[in-house]
Amino acid sequence: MKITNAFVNITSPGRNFVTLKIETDEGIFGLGDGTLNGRELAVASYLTEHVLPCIIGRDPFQSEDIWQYLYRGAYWRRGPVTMAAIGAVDVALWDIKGKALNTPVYNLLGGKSRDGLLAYAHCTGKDIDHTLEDVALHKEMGFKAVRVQSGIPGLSTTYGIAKGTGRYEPAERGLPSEHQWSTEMYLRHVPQLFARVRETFGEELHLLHDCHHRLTPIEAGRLGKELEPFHLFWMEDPTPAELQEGFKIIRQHTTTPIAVGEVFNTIWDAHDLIRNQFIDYIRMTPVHSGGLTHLKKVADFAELYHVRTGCHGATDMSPVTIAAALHFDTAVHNFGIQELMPHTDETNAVFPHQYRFKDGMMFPGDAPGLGVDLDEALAAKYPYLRAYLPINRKLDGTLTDW
Ligand code: EZ4
Ligand code: CO
Repeated sequence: MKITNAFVNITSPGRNFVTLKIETDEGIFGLGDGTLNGRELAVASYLTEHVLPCIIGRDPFQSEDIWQYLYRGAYWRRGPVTMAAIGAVDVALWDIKGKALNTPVYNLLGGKSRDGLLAYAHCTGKDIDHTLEDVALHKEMGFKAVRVQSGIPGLSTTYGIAKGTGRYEPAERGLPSEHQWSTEMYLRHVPQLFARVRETFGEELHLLHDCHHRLTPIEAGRLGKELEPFHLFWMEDPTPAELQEGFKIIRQHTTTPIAVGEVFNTIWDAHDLIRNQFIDYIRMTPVHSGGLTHLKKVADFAELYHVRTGCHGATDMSPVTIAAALHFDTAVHNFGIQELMPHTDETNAVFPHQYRFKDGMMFPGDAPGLGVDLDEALAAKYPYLRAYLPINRKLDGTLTDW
C-alpha cells in the first residue's frame, strides 16, 4: 500500500480544528488531528510545507519508520508544533492500518485490557453553590468522576469558569483576553469548595481538580495537604513543569495524587517526573505528544513506575484525538481515567464518530480504524477564525501562568 495524497483541513464549527487526511492507492484514507489551540496555522503550515511532500509514496504500515523519519529526520526536535504535526501523521497511519486490516485500532495496540473507560466531566460554577448544582447535574448524567472548579471570591475571572450561560470553552475569538489571579484568594477558597462537595455528595464520587500551572511547588504542597481529607482522585498541573525536580517538594508534603502533562510533547518532558515517582498520572494525549506511536512508549515506561494514564480530552482535542485516546486507553494496562469535555453539536456533525458515553464510562466502538469521519462539505461551512487562550495577570499587573 502507498500514500498517494495528503492534505490539511481547517474548520471552525464553534472552535478551530486542524485535521490531516492521508489517502492511499487502495482507496483507504486515515484521519489525524493536528490542532494546537491558539497556534493552529503553524501546525497546518508545518504539515503542508514541510511534512506532507516527504510522505507521499511511502507505505502507511511503516508507522514506526515514518515517525523516526519525521522526528530524527527533521534535525530540529520536539516542541508543540513539530510534535502535533508528527502526531497528526502518526494517528492517520494507525487509522489506515486498522481499516486495511478491518479491525479497531485498539486491537493493534494490544487488544482490549478492559470493557469501558472511566471518564470525568468538568463541573464549574461562578461560586460554590452553582458548582454544587453542576456536580448534581453531572451525577444525574451518570458521571462517576468529576473535575471541580469554581469562581473565586474577589476575582472577576477564573480558569475553568464559563463567562456566559454556555459551557466553559477556554479559547476566545479575537486577541487574548486578560484574566486576574491571586494565589492567596485561590488557596483560601479551594479547600472550602471541596469540603462542601464532599459534605453534599459523600465519599463515592471521584473528585479531581486542575490548578492549571499556577502554584509554586511549596504552595502546591500546602494545597495538596489541605485537600487530603477530601481524598481527591488527582490534583492536576500544580506547578509549571519545566522544572521537573520541583515536584519533589510537592511529594514531600502531601499524599494527594498528582497529575501532569497536557502540555508535554515527548517522554523527555516527563522522564524525571516518572522515574522519580513524583507523579501518579501522565496527561499526555495523542495529538500533542507525537501520536500513538510515542504515547504508547510513554505509557509503557510509566507502567514501570506505577504511573497511570489520564489523557487530556478538552474540547481542543478534536473527535479524532478523542477516538485515538479511547483506543489507547482501551489497550494499555496502566489506564487511569479519560477527560471528557463534550464537543458542540456542530463539531460532532463535522466529525461523525463511533465512540460513546454511557453510565460514567467511555467506549471507543468497534469500527475498523479509529471510527471517526470528516464531513468535508460541512467543514467548509465553518472557516477558520483566529482565537487565543487567555493570558493571566496578578492583581499588581505581573504576567503569570494561565
Ligand atoms: O486549559 O485544553 O485539563 N484540561 C485543561 C484544558 C486546557 C485547554 C488549553 O487549550 O487544562 O481546559
Ligand atoms: Co488541565
